[in-house]
Amino acid sequence: MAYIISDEAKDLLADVKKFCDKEVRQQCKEYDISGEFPKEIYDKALEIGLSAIEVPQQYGGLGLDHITCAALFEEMAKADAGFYTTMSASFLALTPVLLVGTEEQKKWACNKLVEGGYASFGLTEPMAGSDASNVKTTAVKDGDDYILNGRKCFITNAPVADFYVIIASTNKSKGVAGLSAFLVPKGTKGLSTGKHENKMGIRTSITSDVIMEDMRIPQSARLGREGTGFITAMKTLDMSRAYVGCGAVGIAQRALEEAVEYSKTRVTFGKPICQHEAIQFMIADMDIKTETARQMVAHALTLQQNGKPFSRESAIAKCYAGDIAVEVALDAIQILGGYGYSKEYPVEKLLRDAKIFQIYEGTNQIQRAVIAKAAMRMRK
Ligand code: COS
Repeated sequence: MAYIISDEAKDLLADVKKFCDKEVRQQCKEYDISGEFPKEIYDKALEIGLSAIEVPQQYGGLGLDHITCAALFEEMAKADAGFYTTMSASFLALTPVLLVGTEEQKKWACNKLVEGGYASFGLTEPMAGSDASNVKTTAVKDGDDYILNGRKCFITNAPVADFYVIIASTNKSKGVAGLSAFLVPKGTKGLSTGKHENKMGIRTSITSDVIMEDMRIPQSARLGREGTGFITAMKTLDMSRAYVGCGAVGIAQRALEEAVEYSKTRVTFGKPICQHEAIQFMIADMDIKTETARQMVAHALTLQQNGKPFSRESAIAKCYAGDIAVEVALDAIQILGGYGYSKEYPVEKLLRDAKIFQIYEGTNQIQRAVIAKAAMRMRK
């Protein structure tokens, strides 16, 4: 099964699949080894407009609905999860701008992506990962400006971003209620990025620190009111988590397909292993998990699309999809046996790529905390 999308969206999906098959899948395998950022692949992706799929039409983007975007992101993740991560991280950064930005900020940021740019969401810090409100970066008022000092870490797209959304404290004494969000263009004096992280998986995405040293920005760069930064960040993550789920579904689907293909050709005890019940049951469970995760993603995004509450469902989709992506990738390795453990075959990469989906955009422990809180609020 797949997401239910319009005929027009199916044509677009077929084009994206063709692009991913021709330009991403094999090429990213090489870049996974070198750990280099595959600029030439991204240049082509930006050229065909993949950085504009979620940008609203009134700001020059394609303004695709959530389910269509999910179908496209799944296809990207199937080809390479680092590729998916790079493309979706820009929309993560655009989300707070669309949520609370002024018309001018929205136009400016959307235009950057429509023109073929990247963006970064800067919330995480060395001491503010799961404990996101423990942000140490400060933004101190100085006349009509703010001066920012601090360091963000594990920031996707940081070295290539055209703009950054930075969460900083404008009032330490107020704690969570003293955090504010800022829209920072690349090239701002005092802004720099750290070294490219040498990651276990999603190696075709680029990740680094963002360092702010006496970085002066005008008051007009603030997103929303002072003190609303944490809630804006939380709302942003609520919206993005189902999309993280669909990246995980892409990995699981690829692992399933690789395992099925192999099982048809590998012969043991006189027949292909796909004819052994032990393998069939594994394949069935891999499919059940992948499809269930996909439908959770679709459900959370449908609620979001229709203006219904979706925080719990988004957390469930992200958490479940991240967990099953690891399980399904492990099962694919098991079905391929010794070959599955070899770098000659694609499934060991799928496991390395899948692991981050239990960690980024809120660990699955944090998702469970969000889900438990929501469950405890439920009425009989
Ligand atoms: N939407 C709107 N408001 C929210 C919210 C949400 N999803 N989650 C929390 N808030 C509000 C709360 O209502 C509260 O406001 P009031 O003080 O007015 O009641 C405020 O934010 C603080 O909430 P809370 O006390 O629950 O915050 P915590 O510090 O306990 O943190 C978690 C809550 C753990 C959910 C949060 O820190 C989190 O999501 N951590 C993971 C961060 C993450 O995903 N990082 C990934 C990197 S970014 S790619």
